Amino acid sequence: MSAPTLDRPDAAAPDEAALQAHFDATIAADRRVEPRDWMPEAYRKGLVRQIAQHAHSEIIGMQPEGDWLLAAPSLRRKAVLLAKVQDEAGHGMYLYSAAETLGADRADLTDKLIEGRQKYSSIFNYPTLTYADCGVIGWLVDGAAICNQVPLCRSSYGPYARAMIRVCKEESFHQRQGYELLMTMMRGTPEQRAMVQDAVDRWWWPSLMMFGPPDDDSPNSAQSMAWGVKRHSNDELRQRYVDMSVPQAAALGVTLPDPELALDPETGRHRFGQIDWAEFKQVISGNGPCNAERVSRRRAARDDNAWVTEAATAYAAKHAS
Ligand code: FAQ
Repeated sequence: MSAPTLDRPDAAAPDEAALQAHFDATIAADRRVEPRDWMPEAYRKGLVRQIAQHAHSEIIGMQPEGDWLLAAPSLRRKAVLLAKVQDEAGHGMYLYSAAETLGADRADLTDKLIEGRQKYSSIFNYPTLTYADCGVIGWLVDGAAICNQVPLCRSSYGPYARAMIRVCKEESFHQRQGYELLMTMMRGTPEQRAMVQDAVDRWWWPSLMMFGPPDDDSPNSAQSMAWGVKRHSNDELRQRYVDMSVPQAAALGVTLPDPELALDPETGRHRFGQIDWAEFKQVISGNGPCNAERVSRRRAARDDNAWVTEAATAYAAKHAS
């Protein structure tokens, strides 16, 4: 039986129960839901929520490393960093496009971000104090992003899953450039090695928070996983990330700042210390070290560049007529 769709007015109008049954069967068979398909309103809203917060994270996420573009230590480092920061802008654009397929309006989503009605990743509310922070963002933050986003390539919503494939390929380059920068610094002077260790000490715990609250305090996880939007729980992915990062830290020659971090011989997984969830809640409520600055820059970019949008809109309208 072909799928009932909203763009086939000639087809006998299926009732809500039939549409819901078709949607449920699509999810149960692990097939993709596409923009033309009927979907429950809660599924659409949940996707817009996650995709928008993901898009906002990519755009706000340009700022911490962007702060170093004018102070990169060499032309090569500057070219690499510039390419990476531009990629993040591209990721934001793919994601806003995916949200538009669900009926969301890009300008409206940006307004919601600026007004604090939608979130962006907690990680981007910490400052980049030295150039080693750029390497650590590549290694740990892009590493966490890959760990979280590779399963999203199999997300049930087609446009989101397809956007993730390209995003993950680019994030792999980002992670490698960060790790390579840190390897270079670790082969350098004692001061450079100390800079790397200091950056790792500051970014490790916030990186673990990127995976979201613990499973028993994650209001969206159960439904999101039942719909196949998320494929793994927050704690599962966090554990995978810790297991992946420990040998990378050893190869680099840095210590992860957690005295409780230890391999559990029975499970083969690493035990780790308690995450400061009070800090996480503060950061996602707008009270992290850099929240105000990040949002005020985004507001300034929207307002100062409004004339570009107006000019492009007028030009497009003129061409269309
Ligand atoms: N920060 O019920 P859950 C990157 C919110 S991209 C802020 O567990 P869910 C690339 C959550 O939204 C990084 N808020 O939610 C890059 C919800 O609030 P809401 C972004 C967080 O959706 C690298 C509430 O807490 N990646 O790094 C955070 O099931 C370098 C309850 O949470 C993505 O967005 C957090 N860490 O699971 C760029 C990946 N965690 O919306 C530049 C896609 C949770 O109800 C440089 N997203 N919240 O008001 C996801 O996989 C999921 O949305 C989770 C959260 C796992 C983030």
